[in-house]
Parts: sequence; C-alpha cells; structure tokens
Amino acid sequence: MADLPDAATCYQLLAQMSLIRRFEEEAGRQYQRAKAGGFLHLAIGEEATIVGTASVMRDEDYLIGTYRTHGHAIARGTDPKRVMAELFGRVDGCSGGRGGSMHIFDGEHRFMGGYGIVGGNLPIAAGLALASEYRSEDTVTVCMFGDGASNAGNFGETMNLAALWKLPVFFLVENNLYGMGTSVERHSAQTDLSKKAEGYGIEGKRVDGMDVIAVRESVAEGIRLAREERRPTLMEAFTYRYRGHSAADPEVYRKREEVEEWQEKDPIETFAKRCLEAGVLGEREIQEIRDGAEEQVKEAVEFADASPEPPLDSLYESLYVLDSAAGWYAVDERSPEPHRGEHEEAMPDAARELAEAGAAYGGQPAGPRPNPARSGDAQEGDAPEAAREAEDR
Ligand SMILES: Cc1ncc(C[n+]2csc(CCOP(=O)(O)OP(=O)(O)O)c2C)c(N)n1
Ligand SMILES: [Mg+2]
Repeated sequence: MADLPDAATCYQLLAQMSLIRRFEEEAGRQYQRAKAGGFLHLAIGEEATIVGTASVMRDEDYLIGTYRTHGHAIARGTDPKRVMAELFGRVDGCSGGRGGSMHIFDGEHRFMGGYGIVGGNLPIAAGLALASEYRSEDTVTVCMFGDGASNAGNFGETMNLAALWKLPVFFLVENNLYGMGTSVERHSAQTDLSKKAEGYGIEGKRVDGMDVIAVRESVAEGIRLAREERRPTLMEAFTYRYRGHSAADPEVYRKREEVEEWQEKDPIETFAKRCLEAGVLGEREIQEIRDGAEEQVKEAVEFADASPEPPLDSLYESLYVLDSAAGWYAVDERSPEPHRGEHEEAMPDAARELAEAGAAYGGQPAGPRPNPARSGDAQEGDAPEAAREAEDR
C-alpha cells in the first residue's frame, strides 16, 4: 500500500471527497423535489477516482469527462454553488443554466465538460491534446470515461491518433462494472479494459479506484509520461456507483448485497479511518471536514434557489441554428446557397418528416411538442419501459 502524503494533502483529499459526496446526495434530493430538471447521474461511490485524479493535475491541464461529472468539476475548482445552479437551470449555473447535469462546463478551471454522448469526449480529448501540441504548451489532457464507452467506435479512432501523433493525453476508464444495466462481462469481449488499447501501442494498467492514494500515484505517473515523454497510456480504475445509472433506474440488474459489499470499501470512510489510525488527522479535523461539506452544500442550494432563470428571450442565444428557423436542423449561414445536408429535397423521407414536424412545432403557439421518434414507426409495439429507457440518453 502506498504511503500517505503529508497531513495538509490528506485533509484536502478527504475534504474534497466529502464535499462531492454531500453535494451529490443533496443533488439527488433536489431532483426528487423537481428543483433540478433533466437527467441526473450521480457518481456516489466513485469519489476516490475523481479526487485522486484531479489532485495531481496542474491548473493549466485539461480534464474532460462524461455526463456523470458534478464531482469532476468541483474537484477541478468549480464553485459548488455554480454547479448546483446549473442543475437548477439558473443563470448563475456554470453553463448559464442551459446544460443541466449532463453538461457541466467550466473553461476557466479547464474542466472541458460534460458530454451526453457515450464516448463523445474521447476524440475531443485528442483534439485538446493536439491543440497543446500545436501551441507548444506542456499541458496534459486527462480523459475520463466509462467501461461502456470503451466499446464505442471512436475509442479505437482516438487511441490510434493519440498513439500515432504522440499526444499528451492520459486515458482513464472509470470501470464501475456496468454500462447502464449491462455488466462488463455482457458488454465487452475483452474484460480486462486496461488491455483494450494495446494494439495501438498504448500501455494500460489496473488500479483500485476506491483508494484515493493509489489513484493519485498511478495518475501522476500517467500524466508524467504524457507530459514529459509524449506517451499516452490508459488506466482502468475499479470503482462502483452506489446509486442507479440515473435517477430513474429500478436496478434489476444487480443485487442489494453487491452494493453493500462495495459500500464496505467506501472510499471516504476507509481513507478517513486510515488517516486517523496513522495519526495524520484527528477526530476533530474529520468532524470539521464533515461540517464544512454540510455548510458548503447548504450554501450552494441557497445560491441556486436565489439565482434567476434565464430570460425567455435569450432562448435562441448560443445555439447553432438560424434564429428565425422553425426546423430542428443546423444551418450554415456563411453563404446563402444550400450546403451539404441542408437541402431538404435531397434528404431521405424520414429526415424530411422530422424537419417538417419541427417546422410545424415552431409555428405552434402552444400544445405538446410532437415527437415523431416516439409516435412514429420506431417505437411501435415497444413496451413502455423500453420507450422510457430510450429516453434516457
Ligand atoms: C452513443 C451513445 N449510445 C448510447 C447512449 C445511452 N447511454 C447513456 S449512458 C450509457 C451507459 C454508459 O456506460 P459507461 O460508459 O460504463 O458509463 P457509466 O454510466 O457507467 O458512468 C448508455 C448506453 C448514449 N448516451 N450515447
Ligand atoms: Mg460504467
């Protein structure tokens, strides 16, 4: 077992993990009260992987994650108040209240999001690392993604370019054993995920993601290789989410005992105990950390509650659409003639139908929004559960 760092660092690691835990518990509560909208994916149980990683990054390094990233932003330095305000859809949210839980973003702290498309952050990570290379900066990009994302096609594409161009990027699989309700054994032919990029020349290793110190040491080495040797590597951290995939998960794919078994290795409890036994932190300090987390989360909720909703007439700001367009498709305004993919005549029927439904919706002052994806052929005969699951993107 790796040695504990100095007392101040231990205090900081425990404080951050505790804050993220309390923040997410409260986010779950606020979601139940319908204060937070959209989807909500909690990473409760995964705090050691998140905090251990962020703790060895430099301020100028980039972190990019998935849709389960409230904690990642907080660990990078984003004010929890602004993360909570984002969940509430308020103007003071870190994405102006427009992104919600899945699209937390904070360029100032170099937390580059927040993506709902599984694996969608991987090529962007390569792009960030390529930008560092172009500018001759020695910043490193840390790319965190789930076990399920390692099956996405762009996983291979990204690994290829990262290795080929020797990009300063570090890949970290947060293996929480499931992609939604599908276990690693059922979704990945290669269950040792650390080996999945070997064919591209990217070495991998496996780490206990419930041990904040083990994560720290391993990530520090991966970052060093990326920064100093331009060698991208892949780390698989074993971790676990105590809560469902999202707030609406009946959890029929796992047993209560399995969750309890992992809770016994709780990253916060075990680290606090270790610090206490080693005499690095005292009972008083641990209590102070708990109270501090409680207070910060209370303030975050008050702040979010007091922040206004974005004004209605700002609805079309920051969107890649014609401001007068009633359609759902993006239009390139650089020149007046139609661009590839914009010419409705050349579109297949289904796409045209979608665009027409969008136009019809745009012209309607009120009433429910027509959704051809749900009322059309695609869902015909599907069970309501399957339809609900399809919504959970
Ligand atoms: C490209 C794409 N396919 C499918 C989905 C639906 N989906 C949302 S989360 C998820 C599971 C991903 O699991 P994993 O990568 O292990 O991350 P975790 O949720 O466990 O953190 C799926 C399939 C999606 N959002 N994007
Ligand atoms: Mg997973």
